[in-house]
Amino acid sequence: MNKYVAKVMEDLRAKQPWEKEFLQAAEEVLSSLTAVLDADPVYEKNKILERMVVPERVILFQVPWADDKGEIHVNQGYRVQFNSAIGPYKGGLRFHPSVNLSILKFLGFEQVFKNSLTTLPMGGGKGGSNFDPKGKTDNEVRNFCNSFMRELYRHIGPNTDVPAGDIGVGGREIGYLFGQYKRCRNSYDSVLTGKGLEWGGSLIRPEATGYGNTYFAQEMLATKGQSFEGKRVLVSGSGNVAQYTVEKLIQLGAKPLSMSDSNGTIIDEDGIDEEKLAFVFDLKNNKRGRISEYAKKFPTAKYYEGKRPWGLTKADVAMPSATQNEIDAQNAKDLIANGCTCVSEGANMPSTPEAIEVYKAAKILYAPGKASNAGGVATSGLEMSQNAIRLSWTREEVDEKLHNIMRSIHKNALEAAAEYGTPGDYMNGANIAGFKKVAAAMIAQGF
Ligand code: NDP
Ligand code: 2IT
Repeated sequence: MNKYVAKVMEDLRAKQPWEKEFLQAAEEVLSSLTAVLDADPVYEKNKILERMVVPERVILFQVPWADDKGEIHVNQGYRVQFNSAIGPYKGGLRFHPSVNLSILKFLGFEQVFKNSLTTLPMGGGKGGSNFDPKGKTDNEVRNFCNSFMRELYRHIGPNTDVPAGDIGVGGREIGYLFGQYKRCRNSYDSVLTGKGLEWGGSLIRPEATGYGNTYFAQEMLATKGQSFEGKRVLVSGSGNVAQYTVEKLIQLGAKPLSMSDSNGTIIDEDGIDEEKLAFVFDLKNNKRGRISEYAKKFPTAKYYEGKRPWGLTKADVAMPSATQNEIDAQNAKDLIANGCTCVSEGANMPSTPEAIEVYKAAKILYAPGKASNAGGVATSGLEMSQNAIRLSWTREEVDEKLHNIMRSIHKNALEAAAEYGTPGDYMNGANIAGFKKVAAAMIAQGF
C-alpha cells in the first residue's frame, strides 16, 4: 500500500474505529489509487484524500411520528452530504432498521465515485433512517415520511442536494416525501428523483439499476466473446434492483434461477420466466409478501429458509442485488466451485474484501457496484435533465441513453485499469476513473 494511503487509513481507523462499513469502503477505494498517487504528487500536496474521506456536511435529526393506534415513535434521520465537487449532492435514502452513520457514510462515499463515473454532473450523498417500513400501514409510512421531510426540506434543493430511493424507499415513499417537500417550500422543485410518471418522473428510472447492471455484465461477457444467451444466473434480493435484473435477463435469453429476501432464497431450476416474475412483482410491490410464497405457488422451485443463493446450484453468473456484505469468502469459493465466472454487483458493496480476493485469485470477471449499479443514479440524472428542460423523453430514448452510459462506464473503467498497470481489473479502474475527475474538480476549486 502507498504510504500516503496508509497514513490516511491509519488516521481514519484511529478516529472512528467503530465505523466498520465506512472503513471497508474507504480502504477499498484508497488502496486502488496507489499508481495514481505515486505518479503525481499533486494529490498529496492538496490533501485530497484527507478531504475526500470526510463528508462536507452530516445532518442528524429526530423523526417523531405516530402509529395507527396513536402511539408515538422516534427514529433518527440522516443526510450525509459527502462531496459536491462535480455537482449537487445526489444519492438515495435508505429506510431500514440497520441504518446508522457508518452505513450511510459508506454509501455516500461510494456514491461520490459512482456518480463521477456516470459522466453526469452529480456530487455524492446518502441519507435515510433506522425506520423499518415492514409491517407498517400506508398511513404510518406517510406519517413517517411527512415528519422526515419536515426537517430534511431545509437542507436539500434542486441545486443543493437531490435524494432518491434505496432499500425501503420506492415510489410510494418518494411520493409522500415529495408532497411534503412541496408543502414546506411552496415550490415545485426537481428535488427528488424516482418520482411518478404523472408528476415529473422519468420512464425507465424504476428499471434502470437492474437493466444497467445487466447491460454492464453483458459488456464484460462480450470481452470474453460470450453473451447472456442460455447463461444460468443467480440473483439475490427481490426488491427493485433484483426484479428488473431478472426482467432484463429474461429478455436477453438468460436463465435467472434465484431470488431472495431477508428470510430465505428460492431456486427455480426451470428458470424464472415472465409469468413467474409477474407474480413476484405483485407479491413484493402490492402485497409486500415474502419470497417463500413463490415456492408455494410454483412447484418447480425450492425454498431455502435462512439461506443466500450462492452455491445452492450451478451458475455461470452472480448478480447480488440485496445488501452489503452478502457474499463472504466461503460464498465466493462456493460460487466459483459451481462454475461462476462473472460477478456483477447490483447492490452496493455486496462482496466482502475477502470475497473480492477470491474472485481476483480465480481471475473471474468482477464488477464493483459503483460501476455496474450506476445505471440507477445515472437515470436519476436523466430525470433531473428532463425536469430542467420541462420535457419528457420516450422509453426508448431514456433506455438508449442508459445503455450508452453503461457502455461508457465499462470502457472508462477498463481503460483506467490498463493505463495504471492492472488490465482487466474493473475495481481498480472504476475507483481510479471516478477519483481523478472529482480530485481535479476539488483542486480547481481550491479550499
Ligand atoms: P428494495 O428495498 O427494493 O429491496 C431490497 C431487497 O434486498 C429485498 O428483497 C430485501 O429483503 C433484501 N434485503 C435488504 N436488506 C437485507 C438484509 N440485511 N439481508 C438480506 N436481504 C436483505 O431495495 P433496492 O432493490 O432498491 O436495493 C437493493 C440494493 O441495491 C441495495 O444495496 C441498494 O443500495 C442498491 N442500489 C439500489 C439502487 C436503486 O436505484 N434502487 C441503485 C444502486 C444500488 P427484505 O424485504 O426481506 O428486507
Ligand atoms: O445507490 C444508488 O446509487 C441509489 N440508491 C440511487 C441513487 C439515486 O440518486 O438515484
